[in-house]
Amino acid sequence: MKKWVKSLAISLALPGLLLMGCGGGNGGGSATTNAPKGDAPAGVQERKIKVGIGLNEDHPEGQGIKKFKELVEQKSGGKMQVQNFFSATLGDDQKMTEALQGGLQEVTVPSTSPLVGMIKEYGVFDFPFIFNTEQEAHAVLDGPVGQKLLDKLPEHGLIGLAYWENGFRNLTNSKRPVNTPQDFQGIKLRTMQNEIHLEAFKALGANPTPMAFSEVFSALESKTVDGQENPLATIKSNKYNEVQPYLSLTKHVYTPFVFLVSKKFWDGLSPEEQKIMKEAAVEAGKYQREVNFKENAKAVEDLKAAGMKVNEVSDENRQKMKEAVQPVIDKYSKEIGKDLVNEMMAEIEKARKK
Ligand code: TK8
Repeated sequence: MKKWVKSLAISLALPGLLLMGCGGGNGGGSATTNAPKGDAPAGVQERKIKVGIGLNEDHPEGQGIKKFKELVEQKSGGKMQVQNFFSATLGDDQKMTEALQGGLQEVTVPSTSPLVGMIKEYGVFDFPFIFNTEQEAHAVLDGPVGQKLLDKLPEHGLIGLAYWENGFRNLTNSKRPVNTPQDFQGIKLRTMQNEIHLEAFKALGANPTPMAFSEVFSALESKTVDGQENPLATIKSNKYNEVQPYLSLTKHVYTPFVFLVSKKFWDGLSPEEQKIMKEAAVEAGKYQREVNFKENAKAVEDLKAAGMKVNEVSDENRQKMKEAVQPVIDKYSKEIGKDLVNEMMAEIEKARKK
């Protein structure tokens, strides 16, 4: 049995999986229902917290920030009010991260990939084909390597409270099914603004273009690019099936989300308020990982039903793709630092043996 199928079976059997309809529209805007003001714990005052993400309200990440809102308002007796903004209403990952650094927005939950221009060590999560399962990725993120990377954020005006899950990325395009490295030849591929992704897809023979997430659908529709790559829940939520006939289950990179808070805002909070934010971000993150895993598991059938031609990639062909990108991994392992890379690989091996 393929490793990812096994891990899927294990996780879906997990007791206490929260049943959650991923309802809600695809629009932006904010969730306006605020919890009633109750008895606030000592040390908590009136706060307004703007949370912005690039994904839609119906995406598991949208469900995650709604859970965050519910928990913060509950724990603060309604004194700390959260206003959620979806679908890049406040801008894309990089713009919202800059807004946090400037103190203009309180929270965003971007992919780690666009952070690499600021903190190159986050690039370890952009190495293709290093994780086989979500459990391996969680072991690295929730262990010493993940913490070392969070510790690099404050010098950039950011506080990282938790890792949420974007997930394993798969390729969609309008040209052909992609099974082998040769099949990437000449595909104009949108990538995140991240040099490791750019170089890896060039090594595979594609023609990569970095682009902000909110521009992807129109670029695919206008054929400015032939393809993009994202986890299945995102492909489904953003309706890429409407403009992309082919879905290839490459599982080429696992991307984390990181829950970021503006340091300007954070430093003004009391210890009690910081505790509420931290607990809510971690608890909502556990919930979001579960919802994301379930949504990704069912998305393949949904996308097939929506008309996408889906192909699996054999282990042999994934190995050939991995060999094609190995020089890129070697180059960036040196740039990032072999010690951190070796520590991460050791964590993965440890998780693989469990
Ligand atoms: C959403 C992005 C998205 C990422 C991308 O804000 O840019 O393709 O995978 O999830 O962070």
